[in-house]
Amino acid sequence: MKIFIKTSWLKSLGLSLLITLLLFAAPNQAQASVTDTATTNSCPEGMVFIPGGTFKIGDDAHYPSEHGAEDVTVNSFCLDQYEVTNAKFDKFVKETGYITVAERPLSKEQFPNLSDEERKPGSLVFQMAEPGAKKIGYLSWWKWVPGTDWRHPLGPESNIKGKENYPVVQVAYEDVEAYAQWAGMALPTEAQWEYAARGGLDDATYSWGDQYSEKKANTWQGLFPVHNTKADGYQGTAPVGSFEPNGYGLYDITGNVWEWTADWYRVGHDNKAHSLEPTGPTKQDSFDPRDPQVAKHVIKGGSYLCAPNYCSRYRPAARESQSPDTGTTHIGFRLVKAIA
Ligand SMILES: [Ca+2]
Ligand SMILES: [Ca+2]
Repeated sequence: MKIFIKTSWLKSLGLSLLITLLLFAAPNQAQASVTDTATTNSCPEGMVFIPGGTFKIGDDAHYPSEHGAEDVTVNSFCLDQYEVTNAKFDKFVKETGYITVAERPLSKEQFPNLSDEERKPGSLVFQMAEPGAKKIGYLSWWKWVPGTDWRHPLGPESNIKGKENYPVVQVAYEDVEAYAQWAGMALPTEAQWEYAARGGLDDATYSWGDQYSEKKANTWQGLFPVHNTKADGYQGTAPVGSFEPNGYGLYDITGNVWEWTADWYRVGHDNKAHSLEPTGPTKQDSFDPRDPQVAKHVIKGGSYLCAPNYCSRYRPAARESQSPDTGTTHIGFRLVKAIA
């Protein structure tokens, strides 16, 4: 998969493969009753206790990818209070010697037709459109930049010095799985993530209520991808915890960086096999019409690149698809831990 995607990019540099949307979903006969006796004391430091319950996943009033809203039930669990930071990821790398996907070159055997330059390690970096640009191609704001990785998230000249408390980015799904295994935790399912993001306001449009506010999360104000007014104070990522938490005490569950989930992606919610602790479609059933050859994971929450005129996905129900081998400047993660 990594190979397919990277090859595609390199062939058509700048194309459109990775960021996508759409979906389906499926009806479930929610019926479970949750019997939880756990308390906040059940969670490790830095994690928040999320009391289980039944809620409506998805939103039939917004993008097709969210349609097929359905009652589902999740049991109680613990969830990271913040997005995983550069400092935490650095600790993982120092202890394990882990090398992320973006730091690995493509092999000459697998890619005999690529030049040495094209096989260099790298990743995707967001680049704002030139002022006055008359024509801006879809997804043309993503550039493949050799030398980009989690320590150099905006290209080889960038670094994370002084940004220990910022969310780690440029991490592929394989990378966050390795981190989760090291941490003894797991990636949240989409249902767990969305339920937690709602913060108890299960029917609200946003994690804080029904009115959009540029002060509630790190998103993009202005005309994407041309002009960012930074009305919320940040053009790029913000230190975790810079905005108010939601009702469960979760910071940046909306905006800042998108967050990987364990679920495979399809358009809509019509493909869930069960209503209690739904886990989404199988990898084989994953399908993104915009990039049908690649099985993708669901990412949630939107990012500092989500603007009202484009990708208004700073909502709990909103979702996007992402190729597992693809880290970018605006995708990070947080983890769950089961209640003992
Ligand atoms: Ca912002
Ligand atoms: Ca986030």
